[in-house]
This record gives sequence, C-alpha cells and structure tokens, in this order.
Amino acid sequence: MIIQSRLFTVSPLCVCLLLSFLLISCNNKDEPGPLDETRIRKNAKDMSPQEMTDYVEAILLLKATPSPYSDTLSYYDQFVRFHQMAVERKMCTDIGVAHTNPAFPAWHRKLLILYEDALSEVSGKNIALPYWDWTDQASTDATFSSQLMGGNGDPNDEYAVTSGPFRKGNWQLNLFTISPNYFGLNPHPWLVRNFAATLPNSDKYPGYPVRLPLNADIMGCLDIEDYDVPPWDCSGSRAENSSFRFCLEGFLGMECGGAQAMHNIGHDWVAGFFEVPVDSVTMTPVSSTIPYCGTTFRDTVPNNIRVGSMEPLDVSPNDPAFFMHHCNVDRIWDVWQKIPGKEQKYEPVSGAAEGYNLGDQMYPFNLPQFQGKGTMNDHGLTPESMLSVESLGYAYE
Ligand SMILES: [Cu+2]
Repeated sequence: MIIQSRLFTVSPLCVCLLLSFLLISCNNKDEPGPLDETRIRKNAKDMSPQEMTDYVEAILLLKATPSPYSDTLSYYDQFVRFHQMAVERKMCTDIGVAHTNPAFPAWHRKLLILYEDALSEVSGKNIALPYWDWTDQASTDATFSSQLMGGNGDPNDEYAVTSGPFRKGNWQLNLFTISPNYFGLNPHPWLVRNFAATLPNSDKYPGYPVRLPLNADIMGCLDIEDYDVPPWDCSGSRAENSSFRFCLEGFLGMECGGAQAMHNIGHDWVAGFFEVPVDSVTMTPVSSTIPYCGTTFRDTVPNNIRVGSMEPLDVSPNDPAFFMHHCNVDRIWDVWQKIPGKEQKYEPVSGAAEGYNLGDQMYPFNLPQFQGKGTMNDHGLTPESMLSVESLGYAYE
C-alpha cells in the first residue's frame, strides 16, 4: 500500500524505472526460484518414472557439457578428476585428502553437492540425488534397472555394461587409473561391472566374500559414539580405530587389508574382481604411459585379471552408480548426526595433519583455479561447512 501511494506521486519516468528495477529483481539469482527449493533425496525405489528420466537425462547432459572448471574436461568428467586429484595427492604426498581420514564424509558431501548443483544447472530442473540403500533389495533392483544405472555386465563381453543409459557405446570413460595397483586391470573405455565377483586371495586381490552391507552392519556403525579417533587409518589396532567414520568408510570389523565393509565393500560389490579367459585377452592398455607423482610409469601389466569400473579408487566416479552409492554413505552420516549428542560432532578440531581438521580447507576444492567457478563457493570448503544437510539445502526422505 505504501509503495502504491508513493508510485502515484512520482513522475511516469520514475515509475518506469522503478518497475524495470522490480522486474530485474524478480529475475535476480538471489530470489528463490525452482532451483533453490530444498532438494529431497529419495531412495531409488521411490522415484517416479519422470524423476528417473530427469535424473538420467541430466547426467547424460553433464557428460556433453564442457566443465566450467577446466578447458579439457566435460562437466561430468570434472567430478572424476576432482576425485582423482584427491587420491593422487594421497599417493604422492601421503597426506590423506578424501579417504582414510576424518574428512572422508565431508569431502564426499562437498563432491555430491557440486554434482547435484551441476545436474540442476545443465538441466534447468531441480535435481535431487537418489540414494541406493544397500540393505534393500528393491532399492538395489531400482538402482541397477534400465531406467537408472543399467544392470550387470555381459559375461560374453568381459562384463561390459550393455544395458541402460550408460551402456557400452553410449557412455565413454575418458579418465583412467593412475594407481599402480590397478594398472592394466580396468583398461576399457566403457563401464564394466561384475556384481559380487571375487577371486582367490593373493597379494593383489581380496579373496574375501563380497556381500552388500546388512542392516546390522549399519546399526553397528551408528551405535559408535566417537566421530573419529587417531591414528585414523589402518596403522592402529582395531580397538584404537573404533570410530564412526572408520566404520562407515568400511575398515572396522575386519583386519585392515582383509575383508572390507560398508562403503568400501559397496565399491567392490558393484565392480567385482574376476578373470577373463587368457585366449580372449585382446586388451591393449588404453594409456601406455601414466603420469604419476611427476614421473611417468609404463603400464605394462596386460593380463587376464579384471576389476570393474567402480574399483580403482581414483577414477571410480566414472561409474555414475558411484554417486548413488555415496549418497547412501552421506545419508548414514546424516542419520548418525541426528542422534542426540552427536549433532555437529567432528574430530579432530585441530592439531592433526593438514586437511583433517574441522576448519581446514579441503583439497582440491580450495585450489585457486577453481574459485568463483561453477558453484564451488556457494557452500564452504571446510568439513565445518559440511556438518548440516539442512543448511546445505537438502534433506533425506
Ligand atoms: Cu571417494
């Protein structure tokens, strides 16, 4: 009312200017629009057919869109590269970044939000990530259906994924492992999956039964009081390492180096470890030389052992199922955080290695070349800024 009565007292030119200003304000990025609504992340089995289509189309669009962070990568492959950079740093400097340290859940929460933002941006729709609940067969079926991630690999084609939107011929891998542990084991530029496949124990292959986490495994992690305790990794005894993060990541309840659990075994389950017949080996490593810690190593390990695309730690986001798997990891962290007494809980606050502490910036998100690009600075760069899903604009159904 006040504005209206004022409008009538000023000149028509001023009215025009004011109206233009108001119109511009309405289109301003700061005004809430459909892309700013709280994103509700659902169990894959509860998605509508339209939500599945929107999600898959957004991923395919992301693969076809140039990255705002790099001149040489697609927007999708940028997320593979962020993850690879974190692993590379760990291999070359021994400073943990995204894995085997307290920042594991926070680092991946950041990656997932950037990914969700990117999917929404390229599609013009408010895309919420779905999650794959490992304990729920209906969720597993929906996740690996032709409407979402596609199914298991084809045994007659070295377990290439040949169904769904990310099948061979429709989805190309452009980044390959820099980890010597995996040289030659995952050579193809298409997705490979051999659900739950395992190999007899050896120095390189696990030899443990690969099964999805059970509800009891998850409850066991949720019961733990400590968020994290030193020495963070497998250098301590199991008792010393009894922390929620260690359990969620998948190291607790086993001898380190032996059977994995939770997050880790989810990767193993999707990918599989397996052999192809020696006489069918037609593989030439896609990349014969691989830069690694500033040196170039020759990839000369052609053999008949294979792992699926979600196994080599660094480039595991090549499989879009990675993000539905990690969405479930993120959801379990959120459940733990909502247990009274555990809200905002994070250890260590200070005194640990760079990148581990509550207020440390997370590599590589903090690199100067990424600042001000994409939605990098719309949410913080530290574990502290990742502690509440509500403040980050999403919730789990
Ligand atoms: Cu990871």
